[in-house]
Amino acid sequence: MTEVEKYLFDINGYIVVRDVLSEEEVAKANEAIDHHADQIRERDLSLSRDSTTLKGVTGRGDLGGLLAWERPWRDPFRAMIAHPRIVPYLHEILGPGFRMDHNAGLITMREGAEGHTFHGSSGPGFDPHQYYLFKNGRMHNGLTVVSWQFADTNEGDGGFCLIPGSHKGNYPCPPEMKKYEQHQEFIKQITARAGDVVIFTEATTHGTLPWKAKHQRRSLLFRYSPNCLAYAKSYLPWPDGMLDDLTPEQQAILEPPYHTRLDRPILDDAGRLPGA
Ligand SMILES: O=C(O)CCC(=O)C(=O)O
Repeated sequence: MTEVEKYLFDINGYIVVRDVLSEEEVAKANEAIDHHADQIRERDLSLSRDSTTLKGVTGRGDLGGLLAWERPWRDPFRAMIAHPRIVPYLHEILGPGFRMDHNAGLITMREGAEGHTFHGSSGPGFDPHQYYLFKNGRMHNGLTVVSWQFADTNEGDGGFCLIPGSHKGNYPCPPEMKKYEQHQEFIKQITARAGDVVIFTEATTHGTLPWKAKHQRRSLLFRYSPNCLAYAKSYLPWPDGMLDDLTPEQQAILEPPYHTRLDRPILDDAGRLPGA
């Protein structure tokens, strides 16, 4: 993570890493999703709650279990668990020994899909699992999201959005802002191309705008925590098939929470286990 990238993450609470996946890798991921498209579960209209500006005519789609799919379908997603382009960012943001906290989940949105009211953990209280702190010359984050993009999101399409800088907020976010009904000029819709990766701290107030594009939105969210911290209990135990045939590096990321001092396997910046 360059000094400029650290600066941008520190002031904004997120960063977009461009062109992590090649066109061919994006195509393979999409092919695997298409093969399981009948398992996409479309929600009721509930995520926009009583917002007048986030409502839609159809619910958000969710698809889980990708990491345990039969081969070759799971392979593109398993390669994302400890991806060499992303590991250095997670080392800086979460520290060595970071771990996968939630099972990976795909978000899909078709034209007319509703948005999601904004949420995030900064202010007014301190959330010991989802936080952003700066101390002793470096940042410290709790739960952090790595969102892989398999479709383009252009200006005006909708989808993921956030309030830049809100990870440092101290006062509660006004309810009308969480509903995207006021102060919209401070809310940023994040544009990205298929193959890009958006990384953000859950401390940042974020949500989803209704999807306006003709094509389907596809974002796969991995959530990571520091080495000895857990938010979710997904690892108790990981579902059947999740641990089969993992590389030692992927296995290291799926370790339960415990201290790095206790022989925790730690990847280097290239995403490898020394000696493996
Ligand atoms: O639309 C997005 O990517 C944000 C999703 C989100 O924040 C959530 O599911 O909690």
